Amino acid sequence: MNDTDSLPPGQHEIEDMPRFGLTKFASRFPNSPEEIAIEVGGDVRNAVRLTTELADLERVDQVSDFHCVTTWTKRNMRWSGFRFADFYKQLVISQAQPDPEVRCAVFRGQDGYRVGMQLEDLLASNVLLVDRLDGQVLPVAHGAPLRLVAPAHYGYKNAKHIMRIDFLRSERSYRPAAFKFMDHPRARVEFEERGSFFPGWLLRRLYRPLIEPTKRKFERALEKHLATSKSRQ
Ligand SMILES: Nc1nc2c(c(=O)[nH]1)N[C@H]1C(S)=C(S)[C@@H](COP(=O)(O)O)O[C@H]1N2
Ligand SMILES: [Mo]
Repeated sequence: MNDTDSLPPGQHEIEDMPRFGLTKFASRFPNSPEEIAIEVGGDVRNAVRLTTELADLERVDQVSDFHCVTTWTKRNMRWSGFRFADFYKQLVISQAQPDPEVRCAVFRGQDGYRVGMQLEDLLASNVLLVDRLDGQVLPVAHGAPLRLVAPAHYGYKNAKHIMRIDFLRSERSYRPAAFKFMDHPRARVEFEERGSFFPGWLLRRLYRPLIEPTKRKFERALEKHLATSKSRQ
């Protein structure tokens, strides 16, 4: 069962799914965690805002492993949402009319996070826009109201709190939220594409000591956020 040999290179399994990310986003939370709304822009003919249209897409349930670039893996996450390919083909193409030369998409979160992915990678059938986890509404900790789940790519490509997607002909015009060396245009787990300039085995060693302090930072920030948002009600 929990056979470490079957984990991707450099990964180890953990028991809980932590709230995680770049520490500069630990204390930033979505303003509208309950309302799904995606601004679609970039190299498109019409900039559009998609909301309830998503509910018309086929709902897909998926069990998949989640791999953070810092080397932790949480197995068997139970997500539910919509295939990115359906979203793109049924809503984006018809309504926004992207340039046929579009190659990548840049995601923006309500917390200010920013990350780009190749369109080709996004069209894989296991890439979902997710609004449910374990049969419940997606919690703020894991990306409410809507997040990307792309199991073949490191966690940092799985944008949370999505509010905007820009489809672009070239990714040169976008700056990732992280340092350049921490971003890889594809970030495939299978090939240990953890980042740019440095090999995966070196980044493993740099990142591993950051796991525990990052987990604690994100956990404390969430506790504080939940306490203050409750006292406001
Ligand atoms: N909006 C947003 N999305 C994000 C991040 C973030 O800080 N903000 N962190 C990324 C990283 S590095 C990881 S590992 C996963 C963590 O997802 P989780 O909090 O559900 O475990 O979210 C990714 N997507
Ligand atoms: Mo991550």
